Amino acid sequence: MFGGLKEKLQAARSRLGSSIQAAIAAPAGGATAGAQQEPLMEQEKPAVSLAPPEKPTLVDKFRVFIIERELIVSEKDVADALSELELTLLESDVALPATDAIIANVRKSLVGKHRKIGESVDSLVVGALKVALLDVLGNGFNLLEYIRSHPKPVRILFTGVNGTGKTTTVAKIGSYLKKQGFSVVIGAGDTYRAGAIEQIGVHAERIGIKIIQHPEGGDPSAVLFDTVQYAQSHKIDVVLADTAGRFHNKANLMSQLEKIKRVMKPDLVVYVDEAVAGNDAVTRAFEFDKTVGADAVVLTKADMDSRGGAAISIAHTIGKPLMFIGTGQSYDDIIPFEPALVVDELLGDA
Ligand SMILES: Nc1nc2c(ncn2[C@@H]2O[C@H](COP(=O)(O)OP(=O)(O)OP(=O)(O)O)[C@@H](O)[C@H]2O)c(=O)[nH]1
Ligand SMILES: [Mg+2]
Repeated sequence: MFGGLKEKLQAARSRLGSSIQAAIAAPAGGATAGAQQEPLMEQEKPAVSLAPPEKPTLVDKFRVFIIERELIVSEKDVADALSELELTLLESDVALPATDAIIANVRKSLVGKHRKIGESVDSLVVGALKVALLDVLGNGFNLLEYIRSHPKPVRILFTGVNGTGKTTTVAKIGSYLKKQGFSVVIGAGDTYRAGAIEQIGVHAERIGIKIIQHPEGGDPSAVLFDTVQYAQSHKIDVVLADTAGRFHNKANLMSQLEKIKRVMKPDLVVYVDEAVAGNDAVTRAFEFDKTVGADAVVLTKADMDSRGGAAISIAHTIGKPLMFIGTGQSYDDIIPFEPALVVDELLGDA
């Protein structure tokens, strides 16, 4: 997952580290250590240790310098490396607002005085990247906690464009919630596409979850209304409502979604799109949120996405949390989105 982005971020980490070190090694230029501005007393150590290890590995190469006193990094020291990072993020399909936010945050962390005694330049850089990435990734969304703390049945409506993985996601989340001890009912709200009712029916049977369905061509609001009623009368914890794929600019289909919302009164509207769609997924999520609203996002097919741009940008761009990532075609191939874990994964051995 996101292998290409991981590689690129590690290269950026190395590049930023070596830029700062190069500036330290040439104090006439940019980064300086406080003590180097005055002659050193005999017993004073230099502000940074400049001696490279015996045989530096690629990683050691940019971990050499340990901040022992005060390090001052100037804008100029990191300007080129930050421009490269910016390009890398944009090439990885990270949306422009998210890219801008990351670059501004890294710059803010790095430029200026650093007084962390014993910190390596690399950990300074990793710290800056971590803070910046966590800031755009937001907090995620803990569905289990949400369900525990809300009146039952919790009603969740899944929306999105065609073929992105809504139905599969409904089944995966149903299976996940069942394993966590919640009772679940699925509403077959895609009455439009031929075969859609059978498709969700097969999933429901495989995972052992009750499904409510009406004949093809019926009103999806009616099916989902019945599903909520079933959940209420059977004391079911969660209603998962599948819907037909649609584009935000199809007014009739969007007003159908409005009607579904009025009738089933969802607690959560979840927008589903595919990570592989990159910036398109972010734009579509934005449009859906504007038109019918979205409380959280699921990105599917992350297993097929090496760029990672949508996952990095979507929460920041639309201001709604990323809840799950789909990582394959089996029921267990879904993971709650936990920003801290994703950042650790992206930055490697950080
Ligand atoms: N590799 C991979 N494939 C996925 C994932 N999620 C869904 N798929 C596949 O994507 C295809 C479409 O999935 P559906 O769940 O039918 O998508 P949908 O959004 O319900 O499609 P419509 O109802 O036609 O709008 C299927 O072949 C799924 O197996 C995922 O996380 N990874
Ligand atoms: Mg579907």
